Amino acid sequence: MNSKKHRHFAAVLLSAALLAVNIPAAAPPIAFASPAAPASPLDAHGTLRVNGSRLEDCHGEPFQLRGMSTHGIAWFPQYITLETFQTLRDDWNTNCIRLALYTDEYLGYSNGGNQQELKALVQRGVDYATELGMYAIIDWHVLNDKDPNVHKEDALEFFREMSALYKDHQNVLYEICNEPNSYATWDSVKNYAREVIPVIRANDSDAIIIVGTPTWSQDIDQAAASLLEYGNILYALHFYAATHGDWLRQRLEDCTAQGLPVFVSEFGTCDASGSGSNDFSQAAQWLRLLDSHQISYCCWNLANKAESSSVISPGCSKVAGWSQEELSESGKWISQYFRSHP
Ligand code: IDC
Repeated sequence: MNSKKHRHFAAVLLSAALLAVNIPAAAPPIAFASPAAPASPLDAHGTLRVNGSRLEDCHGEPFQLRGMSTHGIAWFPQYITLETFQTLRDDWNTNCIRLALYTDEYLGYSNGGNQQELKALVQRGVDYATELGMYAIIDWHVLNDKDPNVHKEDALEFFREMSALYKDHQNVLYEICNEPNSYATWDSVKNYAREVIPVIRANDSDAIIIVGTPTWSQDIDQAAASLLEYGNILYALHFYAATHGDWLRQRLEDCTAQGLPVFVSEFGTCDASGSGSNDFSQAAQWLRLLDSHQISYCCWNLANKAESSSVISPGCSKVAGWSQEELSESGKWISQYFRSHP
């Protein structure tokens, strides 16, 4: 049993002992008779781990994380609120939130962004997720930088600090490079991962770490052919429904059959530009496939930008409690998909 589970069981035993000692036998069972709030995702599933190709919860059952990804938190900080995440948990039926921290885009962490403010924003996001018993993914959103080694020193410092803060959290996952692309090879990503993973694991020995793959996180076959030598790793596959079809689904099926643990940490219902028209029929094929394999996924993006991948209507400035009319076409579709899940 790992140390987090130890602490959890110790707390359960302690509260049982206190109840046994302090409650007189004749005490009216009022507190126990009132309807209990439904267990939060974290209460119900606890510490996660990767076993073979599966993500499992603390009971050893296959477990799927399903939720939204923020847009870049430097650009859309208004959606980092408790009410926002509560809407996503209770109304949209999701159990995780991905906090996207761009590295090299304008005002990104390593390109002019206020690093203290950005870290504080990430921490607020994790705090709200924790309060709601949701899982949180801290996403180092490599994109313009192409090769994650470009800002490796910043990444090492950032993840050292985050993992020290969250070493006792069961609900925090670390995504160390969103989408290596262009000239970034799998060997190069592996070299980066071999530096960042030990830094995180020095603080949080059983942390789950998501690693992006080359070609905007499409080349999971390269990862399957040459795995990282650590446990509790998930390899990222990203798709945009109007761009990526059967061929990439086939790759996913092949890699899963080989035992590769995959996390679809980002997908869009539109094309890879983040805009253009949605292809809901392809999106449904994708999500059905992911559900059938219990593969986790996060949808891009939680913002009201005038682009089809943003789930909130451009004209709507509400940050929580949206009606269907206040959502974009992709927002209407994905919120219904999330709700329809058992
Ligand atoms: C896009 C945003 C867009 C922003 C751009 C910045 O939707 O508003 O201006 O990034 O470069 C990805 C990336 C994700 C992209 C998204 C759509 O992970 O950051 O967001 N996309 O292009 N991979 C494939 C598509």
